[in-house]
Amino acid sequence: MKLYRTQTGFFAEKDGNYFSINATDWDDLLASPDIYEHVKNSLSTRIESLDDHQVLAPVVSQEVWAAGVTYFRSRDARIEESKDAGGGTFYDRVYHAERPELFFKATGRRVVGPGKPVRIRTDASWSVPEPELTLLISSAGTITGYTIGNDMSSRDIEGENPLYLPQAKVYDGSCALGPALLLSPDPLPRTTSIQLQVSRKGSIAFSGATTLAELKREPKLLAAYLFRDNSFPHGVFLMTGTGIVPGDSFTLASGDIVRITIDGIGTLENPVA
Ligand code: DO4
Ligand code: MG
Repeated sequence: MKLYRTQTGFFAEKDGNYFSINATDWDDLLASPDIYEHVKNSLSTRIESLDDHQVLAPVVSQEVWAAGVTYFRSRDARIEESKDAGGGTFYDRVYHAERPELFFKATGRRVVGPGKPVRIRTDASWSVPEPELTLLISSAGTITGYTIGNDMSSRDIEGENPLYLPQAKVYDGSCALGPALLLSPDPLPRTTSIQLQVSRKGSIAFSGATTLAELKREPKLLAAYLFRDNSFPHGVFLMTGTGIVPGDSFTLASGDIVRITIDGIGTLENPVA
């Protein structure tokens, strides 16, 4: 079952049919460890279809956090981009360490929904989208759903010095989430594919794909680390890291269209402002 937050209310898609939901508080819904049951019991009027243009980012008061260097490809790319800053070992060490890299990514205000522009920093010269499976975690710390995330990143800034990571990662329009929340307590199959396509002036400027089999860390363990000494009364989103990094000559440009598809969840598409 999928859940959508829209300009006119909340809707669910179940077995190919769309229903409005008898619920008024998004934060209460997302906090609940029983969100699947809540939504199932709140299905109301059946509607013909959902207007894509009305779909909003599935976030209100939730914080968005992110895991990093969870795929070998990300480890490789970070080592390369930070080599002049002495980045030779720390990305490799975090890739192998028991404690994952977790960082604060965005407040709801900085997140854009489907169709809305993501931004590249005005003081960055090398920017990429990072397509990431994103977990919905209840206030009790249980994974209750999944969505698609874009962890927009300024590679020149994080490569210059790892202490600049928050500036490379957190700024207005630096994160996109949506369109749907796939509600399920079950892990997604390891064969689940994640695809990224960047279009520029009608042509494909970059495309790549990976699968969850390449994700080095269990989503459950990432969630458990996030909840160590941290509480999230409205629930929280956790991006699980990127396994797709374009080659070093690629940088995003204004007008590009970023399209991220994850099996079973859908496609998140955003223009670059
Ligand atoms: O350590 C830098 C950021 C890593 C990241 O965002 C990722 O691997 O997805
Ligand atoms: Mg990332």
